[in-house]
Amino acid sequence: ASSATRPSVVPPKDLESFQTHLNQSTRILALLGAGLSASSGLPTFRGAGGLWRTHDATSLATPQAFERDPGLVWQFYSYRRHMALKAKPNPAHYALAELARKKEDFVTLTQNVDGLSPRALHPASQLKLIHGSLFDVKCSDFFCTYVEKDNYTDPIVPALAIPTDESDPTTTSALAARGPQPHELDISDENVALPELDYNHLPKCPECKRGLLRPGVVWFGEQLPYGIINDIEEYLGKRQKIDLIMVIGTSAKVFPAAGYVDIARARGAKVAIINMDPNDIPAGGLYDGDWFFQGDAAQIVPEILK
Ligand code: BV8
Repeated sequence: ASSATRPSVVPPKDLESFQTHLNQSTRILALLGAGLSASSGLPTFRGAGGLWRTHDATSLATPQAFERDPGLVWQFYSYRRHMALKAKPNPAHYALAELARKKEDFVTLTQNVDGLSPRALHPASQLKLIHGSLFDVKCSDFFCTYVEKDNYTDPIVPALAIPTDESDPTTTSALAARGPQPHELDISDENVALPELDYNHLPKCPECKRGLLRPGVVWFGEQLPYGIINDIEEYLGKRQKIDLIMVIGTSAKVFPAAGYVDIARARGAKVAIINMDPNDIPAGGLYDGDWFFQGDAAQIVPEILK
C-alpha cells in the first residue's frame, strides 16, 4: 500500500506530541545506525548479516584484521560495496534529507558507511559520516596521506569480483532473490569457497606505490575523522540548547557515537528513539517526555517527520 493509505504505525498521541515539539525545535540532531538501511536490504551488524561467513562483522572492522589478512577484509568490504551499490535509499533516508532542507540547524550524525544518506541527496553540510564511507579508499601506509573519495568502482580490482557459477542453475533463482545477481555466488555464505587473495591481488596506492589501499572507514580502535570531530564538538560545544535528538536504527553501543545522545540530553534535548526492538534503548535510558516509536524506520521516520 502506498504511504498515503498505509495505516499509521505511530500511536496518534505520541505522534502529535512529537510533531508539536519538532515544529518548535531549531537545533536538532539525528544519530543513525544500520537499522535505517535494513529496509534497503543491507544487513545490520547484530542481525543475521552481523555474521559474515562465521566472522563477527566487527572482528573484521579492525586494523589488526587488515594487517593479518587484507584479502579477507577486502572481500568483506568489496561485498558490502557491491551490496550497497545495488541497494537504494528508502523513504527514511529521503525524509531526513527533506528535514535538513527545512531546518538549517538540523545535523545528521550517521554511523552508516553505506552511502545511502548521500544518495538520498541529504545536504552534505548537515550530514556527518562519523565512521567514514565504503566508497572512500585511502593508503594504509602510515606515512602516506593518499585518500580517494567517491570511488564507486565495483569490483575495485578484478581479483575482488564476486565469483560466479554459470553451471549452477540454482544460483540464478535462489540467490538472485536474496540479493546477489544471477550467477553470482553468495560469498557471505560460509559454504562458498573464497579465493585466497594476497598482496599482489589487492589495490595498491597510486601515490606511494608501496602501501595497500584500504576502505576509508573508521575501524575499531581508530579515531573518528578530525574534521568531523571538530564539527560535532563545535555544534555540541556551543553550550546552546539542543531541542531534540532522534536515535534511529542503532543499538547505540559504539562510542564515541553513542555518547552523543547523553551530551545532547545534557544540553536539554528530548530524545526520540526509532527502533524495531523495544529493548534497544541508549545507555542513558528513556526519560519522561521522551518518545519510543517501535517498528521499521523506513515506515516510521517519514511518518513522524511529515
Ligand atoms: C575509538 C565502520 C579510540 C566500519 C564502525 C577496546 C579497544 C579499542 C576500542 C574500544 C575498546 N572498547 C571500547 C572501545 C571503543 C570502541 C567501541 O565503542 N566498542 C564497542 C563495541 C564497545 N570504539 C572505537 O573503537 C571507536 N574509536 O574509540 O578510538 C581512540 C582514541 C584516541 C586515539 C586513538 C583511538 C571507533 C568505532 C567505529 C567502528 N566502526 N563502522 C564498518 O562499518 O565496517 S562501527 C559499526 O558498528 C557501525 O558504524 C555502528 O557504529 C556499529 C553498529 O551499530 P548499529 O549501526 O547500531 O548496528 P547494530 O546492528 O548494532 O544495531 C542495529 C539496530 O537497528 C538495532 O538496535 C536493531 O534493533 C535496529 N533495527 C534493525 N532493523 C531495523 C531497526 N530499527 C529500525 N528499523 C529497522 N528496520
